[in-house]
Amino acid sequence: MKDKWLGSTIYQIYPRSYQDSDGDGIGDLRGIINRLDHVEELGAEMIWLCPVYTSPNHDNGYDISDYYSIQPEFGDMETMRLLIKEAHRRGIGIMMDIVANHTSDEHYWFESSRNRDVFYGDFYIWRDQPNDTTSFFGGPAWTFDERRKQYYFHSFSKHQPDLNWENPYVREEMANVLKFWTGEGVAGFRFDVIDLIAKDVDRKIWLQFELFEERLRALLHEGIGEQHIVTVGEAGGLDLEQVKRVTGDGMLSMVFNFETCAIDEVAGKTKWHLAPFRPTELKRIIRKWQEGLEDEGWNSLFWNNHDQPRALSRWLDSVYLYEGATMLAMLQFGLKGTTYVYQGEEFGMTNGTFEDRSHLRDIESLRFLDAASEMGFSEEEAWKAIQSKGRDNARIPMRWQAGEYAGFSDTEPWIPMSGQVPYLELDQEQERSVFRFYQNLIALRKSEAVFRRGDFTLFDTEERICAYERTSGNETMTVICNLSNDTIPFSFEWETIWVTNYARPSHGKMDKLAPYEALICYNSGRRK
Ligand code: ISL
Repeated sequence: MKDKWLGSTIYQIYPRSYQDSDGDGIGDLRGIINRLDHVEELGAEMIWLCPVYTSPNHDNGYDISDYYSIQPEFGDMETMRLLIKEAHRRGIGIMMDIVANHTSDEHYWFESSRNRDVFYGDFYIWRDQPNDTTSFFGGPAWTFDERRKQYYFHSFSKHQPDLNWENPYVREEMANVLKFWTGEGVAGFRFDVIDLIAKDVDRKIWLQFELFEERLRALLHEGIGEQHIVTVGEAGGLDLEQVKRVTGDGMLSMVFNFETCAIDEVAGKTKWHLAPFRPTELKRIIRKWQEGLEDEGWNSLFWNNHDQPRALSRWLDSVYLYEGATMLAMLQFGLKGTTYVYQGEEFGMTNGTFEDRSHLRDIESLRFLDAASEMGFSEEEAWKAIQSKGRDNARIPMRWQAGEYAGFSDTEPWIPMSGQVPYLELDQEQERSVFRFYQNLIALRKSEAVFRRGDFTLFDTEERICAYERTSGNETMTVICNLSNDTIPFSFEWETIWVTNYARPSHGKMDKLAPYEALICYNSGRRK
């Protein structure tokens, strides 16, 4: 991890839902350019842009048909270059989303492969007989192709055929994609499901770790070389020891793992099998990754993304929107790692509301709805699961201001506006502003070394409280969060308060924590 990035915050934009500039109800690149001041004001130093390449859009851009051109709904290459330039001018890098595991079935590589082209014939995974592997979106992972008269493998939808990473030309093509985009001046890459590039589909092995390391190393070496590019691998399949290995020298800056995202699921079942939020489980996972990557590797810290419904709605009581949103921010920002903010988090945005099929857009949710009764869900249970875990939740348009389309567009958006109005943000000048909270936290991480380097110690507290200390030299910072809507007895004294969501005095003490109360305090000298 390059030092420059230790204290930075990466802001994730889902372009379809960020800002429409041309009145078609779909967010676009020009819209993002128009909002760069917002990102700058927030203090983020990099924007992770979900895929903006040409795509038939079965999976909202994660089915790419051309890695070298821009989705016409979003703009064109010239606008993309302007975005890179305008962001750069504000000290903001652009991180591109690289989907290396699969393409769209409309990519010309796949078209050619279906025709058994001499060169592209072996670019995908073709077999005469499928096995019983199921895809991550449900249903078989193999689809028969009438033209080629064989089955092809797809980890996700049938419109997303997996590339054959055994083929050296596939590996070369992907390195070329990286070279092209670094040439365009991007500052980072997020690698979609990168841990799937070393699977053995015949033996049903998703990850052959040594082979994965080898392929990843080669990809980064060929595609990026010595350039200073921040890299994050989406790699939910890696355990702690494996994460350490792939975040070492010459490898990734960090990875995303999804353990916290599963704490409201029944273990061993699907994401649709809901379980109540368990604070103890959240604390266990935080501790595992903070202690585990203390000396080696680097954490990426996030609660939400475009696949994950908002933690604010999933885990907390919506009566306390402001307290909940700011508590989650403090819990995350006090930890060691690179912090991510998913668009709208800085406004305390909540999940969408979905009442019938016509409200849904996500391929995964629609598939689930079709299969739900077979999976043993009643209709009511299925809708409850969609409402809680469906990916459309985080994809509803940004609410920038009051009004019918909330400043996102001046026409009906591609996905209905819904969700609770983040009323606190409608006037950013008011005292309780989630935005200013994020701004402060982002600034503190840059200015205070203890955020970046301090060691982590979790306090032994009752389960609804998560409190930890970060120490560096003789500096100590303490983060205390009430994860519940209860008032809980808790005694603590502080010298200087850095951040608080309940207007505590700068120097003082407490004997109880209010609902979702959180504070970050600074004490020079270690605690006795
Ligand atoms: O969203 C999930 C479950 O609901 C995840 O399992 C998700 O499918 C997984 O993290 C991979 O996600 C990435 O690749 C997918 C794409 O649909 C996601 O949007 C992307 O983040 C396929 O490209």
